Amino acid sequence: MRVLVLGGDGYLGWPTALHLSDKGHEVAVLDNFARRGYDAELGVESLVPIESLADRIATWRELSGRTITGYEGDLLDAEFLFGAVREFAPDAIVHYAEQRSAPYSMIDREHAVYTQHNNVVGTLNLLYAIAELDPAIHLVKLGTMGEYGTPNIDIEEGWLELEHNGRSDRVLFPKRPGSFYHLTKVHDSHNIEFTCRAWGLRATDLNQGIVYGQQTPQTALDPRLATRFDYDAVFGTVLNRFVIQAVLGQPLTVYGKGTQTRGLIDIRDTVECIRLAVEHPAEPGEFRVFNQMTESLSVAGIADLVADRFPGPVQIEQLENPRTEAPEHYYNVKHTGLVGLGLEPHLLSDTLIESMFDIVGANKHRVNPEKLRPTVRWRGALKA
Ligand code: USQ
Repeated sequence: MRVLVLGGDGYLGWPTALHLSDKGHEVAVLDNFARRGYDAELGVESLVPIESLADRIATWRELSGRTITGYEGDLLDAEFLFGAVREFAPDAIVHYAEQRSAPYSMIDREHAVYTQHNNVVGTLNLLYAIAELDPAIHLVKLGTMGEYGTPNIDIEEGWLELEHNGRSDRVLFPKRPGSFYHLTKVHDSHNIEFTCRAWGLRATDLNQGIVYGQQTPQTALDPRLATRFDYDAVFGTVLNRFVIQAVLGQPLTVYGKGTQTRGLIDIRDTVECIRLAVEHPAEPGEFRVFNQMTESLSVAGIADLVADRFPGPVQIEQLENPRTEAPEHYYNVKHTGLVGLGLEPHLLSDTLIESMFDIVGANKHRVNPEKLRPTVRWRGALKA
């Protein structure tokens, strides 16, 4: 199949492009390099050095003999986007091209507005491009488990059968997200579902949990194929950060008591989920939702796991939670759709955590320890 990966220079977009290319698909990546720009803005760099997109593509060609086409541009530039979709003529478009950090979206008004405009309008342009150029294109959109929040009922895969006053209906599962970033994914889901209903588009919304890990079989082939690894308090995610903090001899920063529970997924499962979704498209008019996570863990549980595996002393520190989130809550998520398509999950293992210690150990001189502590406060956004 011909697959266009939007955000194909990012943490997950690049390994996804490699995985799909490795499986024999014709792949193009499109990126505006905003993610590299946030690094410059925040004064940090990926823990693991990463090559330019052009060098990554050249390396993959050298090692695999396969070509990945590159497009540089922005989804907000509709003329560019329409041009790329028209020229590449994909069967499927995988859409990662959004600002994906909750803390970044909560820095202040400007960052909230930027995030909402960038994510929601970019996706809206994409929906128009698909509808006008080729409505048969299957959109595979990265949503987030954070769209649901932590409701006091079981979390279904996107839809809920509801009975009310003696009548019943199938409705989108109610959303209660926890940041302006997570809200953009809710807004996207609504826009996408509407275009499936109104225009007959076909889409899969993948509500992904927190991703951990840094290597896939393809990125591990050569250091020039490495994907980024974020450790800072704005873009670094919880398990990756705890591993890095342990290796650096810094305390693991548990926000609050760490009783909040989240869905997690290994990066190798992320890329496989995308392949499964691409190769088993939604029907025309169908808005299909999968919960892309493989297990649930509490933040304190993650800290304990990392501390147990690390071959040395580890301090766990409970910080006052900079975010607004429920400390104790019910969390029971249905996630059988992707397994039904053939996903065989890699559950969090000692081996994986230990391999991450090695990756961090080799690069720890690149860390700026000042960027480890959280500075963005959910209520602080009001003061800016
Ligand atoms: N947390 C800590 N200590 C830290 C960092 C985080 O206790 O040093 C806690 C947070 O309070 C939160 C949980 O860990 O309860 C997860 O935080 P995170 O920064 O790892 O993840 P999150 O902000 O939810 O966002 C990440 C990705 C985002 C994706 C989301 C999936 O950045 O793109 O959508 O995970 S989910 O969490 O399922 O919404």
